[in-house]
Amino acid sequence: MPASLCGTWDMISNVNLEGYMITLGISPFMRKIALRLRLRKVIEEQGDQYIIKTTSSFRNYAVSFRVGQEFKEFTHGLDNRHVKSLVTWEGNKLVCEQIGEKKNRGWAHWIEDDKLHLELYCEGQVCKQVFKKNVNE
Ligand code: ECB
Repeated sequence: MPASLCGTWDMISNVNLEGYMITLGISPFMRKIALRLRLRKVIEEQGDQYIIKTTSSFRNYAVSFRVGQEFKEFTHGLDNRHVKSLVTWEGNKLVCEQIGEKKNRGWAHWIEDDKLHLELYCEGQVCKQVFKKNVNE
């Protein structure tokens, strides 16, 4: 049983968000804003459903899903694309495949050294983010 992803997590490192955003076609102006954000993840489990909220002072994004059940996702406020997403456990990693216009797109979350790790990938670019648990929230 993998360690729980649930909780409130604050970003402590962010590598190659720029490359990831370029592959998604995000404008230079929006990339500049996005790169300055201190992102937070709030992950909840309600029954067999996961809710992952990404929050910031600028914009929020939320997705909810059941593991193993394909769903339609609209990346509202990100690159605004429609994808078909499927989240599965691969060992200790919660892995999402996002099928759509962009090839090899998805993300993976896992816990390592009490930190929440995230890889966001798209067309050969990988953004790596690490989050520290916020015990006050
Ligand atoms: C949610 C605040 C980000 C707002 C940035 C605004 C414009 C930039 C447009 C696209 C940037 C792409 C990604 C930004 C980084 C993180 C957003 C959520 C990434 C994601 O898919 O998280 C997954 C895994 O935790 C759950 O949705």
